[in-house]
Amino acid sequence: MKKVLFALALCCAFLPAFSQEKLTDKELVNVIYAMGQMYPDGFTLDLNTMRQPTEGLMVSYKATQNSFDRKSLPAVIKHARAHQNLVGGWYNPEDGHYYFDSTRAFPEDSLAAAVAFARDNDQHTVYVASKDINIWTNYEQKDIRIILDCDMGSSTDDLFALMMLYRYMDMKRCNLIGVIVDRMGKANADIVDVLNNFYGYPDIPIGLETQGIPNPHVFITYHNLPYARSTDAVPMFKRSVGDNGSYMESYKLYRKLLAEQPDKSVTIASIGFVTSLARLLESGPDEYSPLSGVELVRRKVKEIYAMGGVFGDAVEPDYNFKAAIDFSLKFFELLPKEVDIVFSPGEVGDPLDYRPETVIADMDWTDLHPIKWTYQFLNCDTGQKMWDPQAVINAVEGDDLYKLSPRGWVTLTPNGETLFHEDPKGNARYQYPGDPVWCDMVLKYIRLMAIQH
Ligand SMILES: [Ca+2]
Repeated sequence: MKKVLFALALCCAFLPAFSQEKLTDKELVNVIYAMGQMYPDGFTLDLNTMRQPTEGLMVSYKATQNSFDRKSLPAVIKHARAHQNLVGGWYNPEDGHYYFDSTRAFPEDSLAAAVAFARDNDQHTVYVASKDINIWTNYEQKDIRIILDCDMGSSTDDLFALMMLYRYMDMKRCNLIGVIVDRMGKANADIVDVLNNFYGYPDIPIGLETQGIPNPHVFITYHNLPYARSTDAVPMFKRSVGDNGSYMESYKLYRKLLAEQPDKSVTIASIGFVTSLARLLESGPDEYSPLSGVELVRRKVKEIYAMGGVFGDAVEPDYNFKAAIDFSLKFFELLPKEVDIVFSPGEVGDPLDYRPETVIADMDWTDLHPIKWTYQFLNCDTGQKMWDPQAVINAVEGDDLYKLSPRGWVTLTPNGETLFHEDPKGNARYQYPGDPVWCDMVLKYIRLMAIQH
């Protein structure tokens, strides 16, 4: 809003005697150039209204790329006049130039289309006007192959972490090659089956833990979600596996998926217990690979992003590791030292409070939504925060978005405490909590994913 007011004030100050319709292109050049001086962080101007749009996904056209400084503006304005009447600008501190572009706007629920258009036009970012944040486009086409390992069926942040991955898939920013459910119980895998179908990826394989920890605490009992029926008894959500289907043993699916992938190509996002990972590491050769589990992980896994750990001054047990402590100790013991691991402690997600009423409002575009169903029919106002998405976002966006600790080694005590020893050769780092601006940006990003359809 501040930006809009500034823009209007600026236009009025420059052009007291002209109505908006009477602006010549030469006058426009003066106005837009002045806006560039005022907004080093960038702006978008609608040439019809002479206002900055407050909504829309803004992408620059390639045709006006490398247009900088005042001399470039007539051509940019001409292109904008012939297209969407939008001009954007931003200052590049690296070369000292202020760049102007003709801009295309997409509706904010069309992120995948905007990102595709951006890539076609050689653009690295999409600007989200309502949220004042930039989205990366994966212009470099990084090959990110992810296995999500979750404890679906208790906290709701697992739902959002998986939602993020589907949306990243829509944007062609990663390839989700499998989902591991390390919380025992077929219903928990059925939840993933529902989500796979709802988000349009019915064939993503799902593995289910069968020898994990018995009866871990359930914070929110959404295990009935897969079997929800409408008032006339019709199942609400599509599934691929169905009531009579079964899931592959989780460590076996790990072995199958890893064996099929190129060396050092797989990223694991672990947002539940590490039971299935521990069983993978303990496994021996089988029909999928002649390698032991340790060798398979050493050979195929590039890095692990794990939600868990408590670092810094506080020394207290971590929930995810403590709840399955025997498996966790085994995981820390057997994880090859060559495999990088980035921990996401709870305090990183703590400030990201996606309130139940906001979740439901963001999903007002449909009545038939598995996450919305969970929030409508169960009490989710239990202090749930966006913890798990931090491991997933870090895994896809890379390390630039997060402030990470120096390298070191992490050991786990039998009490579930994570001890960090700094060492430049270490395989472990952990995320530091972000400042309020960063937290606000990341929560907006998650919310933007929730409105896509
Ligand atoms: Ca979790």
